[in-house]
Amino acid sequence: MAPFPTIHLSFAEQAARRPDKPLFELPGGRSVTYRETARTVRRIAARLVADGVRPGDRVAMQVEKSPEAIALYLATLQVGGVFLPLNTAYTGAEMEYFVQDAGPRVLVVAPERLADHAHRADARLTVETLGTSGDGSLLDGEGEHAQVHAAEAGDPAAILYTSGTTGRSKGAVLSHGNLASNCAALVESWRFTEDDRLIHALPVFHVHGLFVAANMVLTTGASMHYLTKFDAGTVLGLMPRSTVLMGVPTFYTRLLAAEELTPASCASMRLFVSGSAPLLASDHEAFEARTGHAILERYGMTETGMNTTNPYEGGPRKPGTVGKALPGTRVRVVDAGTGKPLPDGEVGSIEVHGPNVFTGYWQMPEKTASEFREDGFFITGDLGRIDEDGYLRIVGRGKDLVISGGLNVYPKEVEEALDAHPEVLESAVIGVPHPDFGETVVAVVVPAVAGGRPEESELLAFVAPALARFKHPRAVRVVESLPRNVMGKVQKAELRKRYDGLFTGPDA
Ligand code: MLC
Ligand code: AMP
Repeated sequence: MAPFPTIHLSFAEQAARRPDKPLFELPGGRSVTYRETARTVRRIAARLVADGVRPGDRVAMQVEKSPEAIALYLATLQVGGVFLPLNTAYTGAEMEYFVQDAGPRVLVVAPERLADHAHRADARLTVETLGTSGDGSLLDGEGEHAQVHAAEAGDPAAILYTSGTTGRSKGAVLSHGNLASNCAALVESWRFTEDDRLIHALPVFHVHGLFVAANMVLTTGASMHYLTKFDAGTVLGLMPRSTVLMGVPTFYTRLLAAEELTPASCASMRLFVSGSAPLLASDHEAFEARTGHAILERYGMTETGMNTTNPYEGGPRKPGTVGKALPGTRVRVVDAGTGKPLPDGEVGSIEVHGPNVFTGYWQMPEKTASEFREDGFFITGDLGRIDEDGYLRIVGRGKDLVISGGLNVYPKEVEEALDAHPEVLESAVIGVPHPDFGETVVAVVVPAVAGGRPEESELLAFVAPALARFKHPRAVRVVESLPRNVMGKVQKAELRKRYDGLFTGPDA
């Protein structure tokens, strides 16, 4: 029987077929070919094996974006390891939790952060370094490991942490089958081919940048302009030499603010994709009016990869909708309480079933069980309805979550950090509209002593060691008490209404 075609095997096949083709086009004109990447993958694989990585072992990475970071991902899959990418913005306290919880065999960090992590090294954990200019201990050896671990579809390939509405972050375990099937469905749906040149300006530690964008390039033999971060001017400059852009809504808001965005600047582009957060219908319409391109919006999440997409062809790309289920995936809207499917048009809980849906939360069987229905559908926590054309519209979230610039912030985590301050009795953290990030974090704080006035700067400095920068409140409001319902539950909807115009209103 042929081995299961993992992302690694599909990449290796492309590398054998087109060794001299550039895979990464880097700022400054340097490129890295498929052959060079395949060699780096084998070198890193040798290092991982020497470090004791065996099938099933976790390999954690917190490094800046580089071609070698992608090679580390592929090498981990090659040796049967489980890849655990971590946001570079995470603080020491956040990293401590992930490392303790996941128990990786190897932790790869940026050379300049080695001192922060060296103490973690022991008989069970090796700390390696990887820089952005081909430096770092991970690349020290010249030896190559060519043997490929024959993974099965159900074997774990990656763990991605997603915070919880209660308690600590959960590691979503994604299998080789999850990654490969979702990638194939997207390649087919978006007609992605070896002729594509993708503008890759997303981070590579989340589903969007890694399992959507990078996987599609790696498995089709395409090329990518590989940028360390999103910059509207740089992206506009690359568009005449590119075919596809994948981004979060903030990318499009920022592009719309640039005069250079014209039909001519998009002449060679065939597809603009948006996801990870809601794209304003008005931005969709403005973009089409300016460029002639209807942005294709799709919907996904860490636990499921991509679920739905607007059509590439054969139907309109409707603003404010996320389209229909991808091939092989089923999506339904049900009554959250009973689990019974609702008629089209009614708002309910969005649930998903298919080969894209993760295998469970790392070492949390009860939590996993509680988020699946008996018939195997996963409860996403999003609320939506199916419209008259059969398209899914996301209308809200059942989970208490803020999405800022495509990054998830769980209010609970921020509230816990604030509540630990001696001058704070309690706090409620909400998301309010923001012109750049879509939504941003606002903290409403009750002082420990009536009439007290905890300083905003003091509170922010206090939470900084605990929380990555993108989770920090962008405004703090001190109130006498929080609005509560008869059950005593904080009415966040009321707070959201009260502070709705903080960043977008007339006085913003
Ligand atoms: C950066 N900052 C943010 C932020 N990104 N703050 C809140 N939310 C964010 N998303 C901070 C910086 O630390 C900085 O802090 C300040 O804001 C301004 O930074 P910037 O230079 O303007 O930010 P920039 O680097 O341009 O980043 C903005 C961004 C980036 C939107 C381009 O955050 C981004 O690439 N987001 C995409 C995240 C992503 O990949 N999501 C997909 C998850 S997968 P200071 O200290 O200077 O004030 C998923 C599933 C799915 O959701 O469906 O895809
Ligand atoms: P994450 O856990 O980071 O993967 O974030 C997943 C969440 O992002 C989903 O559960 C949705 O709430 C949200 N999301 C992703 N894509 C979209 C979209 N196109 N429109 C609205 N929300 C989205």
